[in-house]
Parts: sequence; C-alpha cells; structure tokens
Amino acid sequence: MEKIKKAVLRGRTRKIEAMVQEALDDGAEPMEIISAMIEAMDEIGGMFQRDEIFLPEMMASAQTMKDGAAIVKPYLMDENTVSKGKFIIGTVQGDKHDIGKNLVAMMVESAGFEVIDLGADVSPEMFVKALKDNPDCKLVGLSALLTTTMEAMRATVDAIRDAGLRDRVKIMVGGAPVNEEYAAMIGADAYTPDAAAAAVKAKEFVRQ
Ligand code: B1M
Repeated sequence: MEKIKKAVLRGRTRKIEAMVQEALDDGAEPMEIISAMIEAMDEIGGMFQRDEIFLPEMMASAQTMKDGAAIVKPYLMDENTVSKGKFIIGTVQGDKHDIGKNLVAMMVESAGFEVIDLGADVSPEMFVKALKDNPDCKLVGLSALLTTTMEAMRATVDAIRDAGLRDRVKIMVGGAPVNEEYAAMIGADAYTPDAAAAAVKAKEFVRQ
C-alpha cells in the first residue's frame, strides 16, 4: 500500500496500473487500495496549499489515482446484483474535480444501480435535461470540491424544483466542503461523507 500511495504522490502514471494489479493479485482488498490512493490525494492537497507543488504535479497525481481506480473497478462489481434503478451523477457547474464523483459512481454502480454519469462542470440545466430524458430515475447525486462551486449545488436543486421534478427524485450531495447542515440548507435530501456511505444511502432510498 505504501508503494501505491507513493506512486500517486509522485504522479507515476506509467507504473500505477501494474502496481495495483499486482496488489490485487496478491489478495489486497480493493477498498484498501482506494483508501491508500485517497490518503495520497489528501497529502497532495496539503502540499498544494503550502505551495510545495503546483498544478501540473496535482494533475499528474489525479491522473495516477484515476488510472489506479480503473484497475480496481471490476473487483468492486457484483454481477449477480439485480438492478436497483438509475442514478444520475455529476460534479456541479464550474467544478472540474471528478475523482470523488467517479468513486461515488463506482460504488453506487457496484451496489446495483445503473449510473448515468454526466461528468464534471455540469450545469443545472444539464441535470434537469438528464432527469427529463430518464423519467424512471429517482436518484440524483451532486458533487462539489470547491467552496466557490457549492452555490452551484443550490442552483441545481432549485432548477430541479423549478422544472417540477423535485417530488420525483431524492437529491444526494457530497464533496469535501459540503456537510449535513449545508445539504439541509439548500433542500437536498441527504449528505454522505464518502463513496461507500453514498452507496448505502442510495440503497436505503430505493427501499423506502
Ligand atoms: Co483542486 N482543489 N483545484 N484540483 N484539488 C482542492 C479541492 C483543494 C482543497 C486543494 C487545496 O488547496 N488544499 C482546493 C479547494 C479549496 C477550496 O475551495 N476550499 C483546490 C483548488 C483551489 C483548485 C483550483 C482552484 C486550483 C487552481 O487552479 N489554482 C483548481 C480548480 C479547477 C476547477 O474545478 N474549476 C483545481 C484543480 C485541480 C486539478 C484539476 C489539478 C485536480 C483535479 C483533477 C480531477 O479531479 N480530475 C485537483 C485535485 C486533484 C485536488 C485535490 C488535491 C484532490 C481532490 C481529490 O481528487 N481527492 C484537492 C485537495 C483535497 O481534496 N484534499 C483539491 C480524492 C477524492 C477521492 O476525494 O473528491 O473529496 P474527494 O471525494 C471524496 C468525498 O469528498 C466524497 O467521496 C469521496 C471519497 O470516497 N464525495 C462525495 C465526493 N463527491 C461526493 C458526492 C456524494 C457523496 C460523497 O454524493 C453525491
């Protein structure tokens, strides 16, 4: 795990896939690998804040984590799960951070949902359009990593309400600057702190 963490810290995109595969072949738990990579990204965030590294290094680490997570993904999937319905997800407008959102998508998919991933920097209108295009979808997830883009979460909740779709869907929010209080303030249905908790909450919503 230390080696994997270091590879992410150093942005070793060319080495990570083989390293992660080797760890999995040796019996490592998929979530243990994801946690090691998240730890590295947290350290990267601190280094960036202290001006010890700059955007290119942060981007290299982000790409390394993405490549590593792609190797882990099939190990999280349970092919025998019966479909629990659709889950629309995206990072809100103005925000390009998509690693956490991708992890949530991965965990929710592995819990049996059909994930419709709108990507990053998704406008409120795009969320509304996706909901209209998928009238059977009852869950939507919004991710934000910047304090400056949290407001786009509120705008998205408002747009869904203004489009007359609010009663049809449960809106879940998350991301580093978000908390339970903020979720309640903007009228979302749930805040979850991490990808695993988001998958558990999504299952709870469809059970109700
Ligand atoms: Co950015 N960035 N970044 N960045 N970046 C942060 C967020 C920052 C905290 C770094 C720092 O200064 N310490 C800081 C934000 C400060 C703030 O707003 N308070 C910051 C900044 C300032 C910026 C720029 C403005 C820098 C600049 O240009 N000067 C810029 C903004 C670009 C934009 O979005 N418009 C920027 C750019 C970038 C990169 C492009 C270089 C890259 C992103 C690449 C990518 O995502 N494709 C990047 C990165 C990598 C980070 C850090 C280092 C790592 C983020 C990450 O991927 N973490 C980050 C520092 C940090 O977070 N410690 C930082 C790993 C990931 C698994 O965690 O996304 O938190 P996270 O997801 C978690 C939970 O939050 C939760 O589940 C996941 C864990 O299971 N979660 C949900 C997330 N979404 C959820 C949704 C849910 C439920 C849970 O329900 C739907």
